[in-house]
Amino acid sequence: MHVPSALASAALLLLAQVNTASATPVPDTAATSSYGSCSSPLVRKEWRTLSSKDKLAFINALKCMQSKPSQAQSLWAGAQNRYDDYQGLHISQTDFVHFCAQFLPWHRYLLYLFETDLRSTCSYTGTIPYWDWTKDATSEGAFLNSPVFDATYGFGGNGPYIADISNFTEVLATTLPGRTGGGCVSTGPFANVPVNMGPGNHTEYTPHCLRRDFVPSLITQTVNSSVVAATLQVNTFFDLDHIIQGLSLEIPGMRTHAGGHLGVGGMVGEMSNMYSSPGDPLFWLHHANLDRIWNTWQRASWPARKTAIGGPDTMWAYPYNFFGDIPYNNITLQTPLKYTGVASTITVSTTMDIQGGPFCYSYA
Ligand SMILES: [Cu+2]
Repeated sequence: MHVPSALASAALLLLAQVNTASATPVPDTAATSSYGSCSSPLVRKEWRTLSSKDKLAFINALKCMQSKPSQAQSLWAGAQNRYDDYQGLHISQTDFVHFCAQFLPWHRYLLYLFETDLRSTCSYTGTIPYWDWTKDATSEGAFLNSPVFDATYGFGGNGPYIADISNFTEVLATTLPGRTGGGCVSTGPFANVPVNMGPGNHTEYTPHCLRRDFVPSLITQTVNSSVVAATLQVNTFFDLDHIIQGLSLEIPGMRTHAGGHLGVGGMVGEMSNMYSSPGDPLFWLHHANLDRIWNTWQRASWPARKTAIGGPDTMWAYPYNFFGDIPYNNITLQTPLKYTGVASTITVSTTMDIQGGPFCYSYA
């Protein structure tokens, strides 16, 4: 019987949050020097620490990907360019890698593939930056002024407010009070760049504007430093995966993953769509920060957590049984992760060390 244990585990997480809100996370950089097994790791940096030149280099690399031919249009008819291939890949794999335990491993390798492609296809010499939202979650005003939304050295801001969203075809199932946008992003380097697939679970050619629908109150609640500190305090991968992906689909159960997506995407923005969210370039910065949190958690008890894995292999299975109990198996290091259309299948074991196997990067 799963319900009582789910409640117990949620209660434990809440307790952990109360007791450890002031705990200082283990600094990732302190551990870096002691675990390097690859030489000269690429360093992923927080967006606001990049120079203006480096910010523009990343933005231009994204635009370069949008100018290169798709290599997977036979799979995803809507893919018009190389950037779209990654949106198509995400859409096609969504049901196998969200609200199940493949979530962190699958996205770690996705970011690696995308970063590698930025470098090889577009001569980009940097890395995927991360967005440490805790720095912007201190107040609603801080969020609105985040450097990631800068019109020149960022990704543009909110869409104009649309009060009535009843005629939208893709609307978040959860009502988010305090949503403030919904219109097309009109500032920044992606203001007039169409999103070619979605919104939602299809890969036909459906060009549409990039929408955002900021929910500042959700950001301050779900991606603040106390939530991150509580996340880092859990003892098992099962609990880490659970707390990052969220304890329920309602606001009180939302944590970092949902908070970053829905705080930006609201009820009708691309970032809120679990299928087509890579249509918003902020997807990459958000997921890099989640990957960083997983790595920080791993390094706090390394090497034991190099092999720490577990949780359901099936979407919406326990502890994500928001729609009832469904059958599942626990994932293992041998569980396959598929990137059909972009790269070969790997196993979870390949993703466990950001300085081992194919990976050689760190977080500053
Ligand atoms: Cu995803």
